[in-house]
Amino acid sequence: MKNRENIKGFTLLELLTVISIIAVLMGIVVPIVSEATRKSKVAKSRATIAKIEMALSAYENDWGEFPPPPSNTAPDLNNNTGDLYTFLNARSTSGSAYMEIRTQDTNSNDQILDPWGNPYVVTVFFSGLSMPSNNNTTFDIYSLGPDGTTSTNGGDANDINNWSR
Ligand SMILES: [Ca+2]
Repeated sequence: MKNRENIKGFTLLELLTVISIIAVLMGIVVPIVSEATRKSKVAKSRATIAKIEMALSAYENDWGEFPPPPSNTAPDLNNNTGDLYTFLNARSTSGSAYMEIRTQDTNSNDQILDPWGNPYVVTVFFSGLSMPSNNNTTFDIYSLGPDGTTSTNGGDANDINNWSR
């Protein structure tokens, strides 16, 4: 009986030790993994912004102007990238798309989504209709970043854009 209690007590101590070790390891590993994931998403977001930039430049090179803003929105609010998707995905003098956009990277409105699932905000210069506030003669592109919020209340601190890098 005494022997059995000893074995049981030792096993419980072992179990507690293992649980403690796992808890400590989780405390170290989880923040490292989540930080790595965040960095990876930021990098992916930057890469997509660069792709959109290249596609818009190629489009402008072919057609002499950037894709026009959606017809039913206010002049300087062409941040609905639905039409942009159509232009970048379908219209090219070479026959190929300016940008290969996978459907899983878009929402039901054909807006291109960032790694956090929010649409990139794209404002493209279009004579007489649209002028980006940062890159006046080309295009402003940004992701709302990990917090998914706009520039209100300091939410722009983690935005990823093409004018402040
Ligand atoms: Ca943000």
